[in-house]
Amino acid sequence: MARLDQVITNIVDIFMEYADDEGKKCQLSKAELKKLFETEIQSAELKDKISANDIEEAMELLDKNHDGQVNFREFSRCVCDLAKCYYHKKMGRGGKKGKCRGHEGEEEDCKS
Ligand SMILES: [Ca+2]
Ligand SMILES: [Ca+2]
Repeated sequence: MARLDQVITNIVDIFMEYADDEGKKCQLSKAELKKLFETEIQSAELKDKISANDIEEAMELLDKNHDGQVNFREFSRCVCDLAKCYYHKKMGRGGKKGKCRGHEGEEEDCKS
């Protein structure tokens, strides 16, 4: 399978696998979300962005419609935000010094 195929199917499969664990089948509860982050995110850089210890905060950030659950739309947005954070980090490190200055703004990007 091509890499982007893998990424897309993985995002869907991971969501479905963990959301199916308890309660509503198409929603991630706080416990499911915690387990997902703990298991499926290993890179320190990304763990940094969403800490499983601070699941309350992560949940609040992700749960855009405030129903106490993370649906697929909310989850995919989170993955997308993580990708953007990683991208900015990579670009910042390798890129021009002046361009990295706005990294406080990057934080906002990740949380919005
Ligand atoms: Ca569930
Ligand atoms: Ca929600």
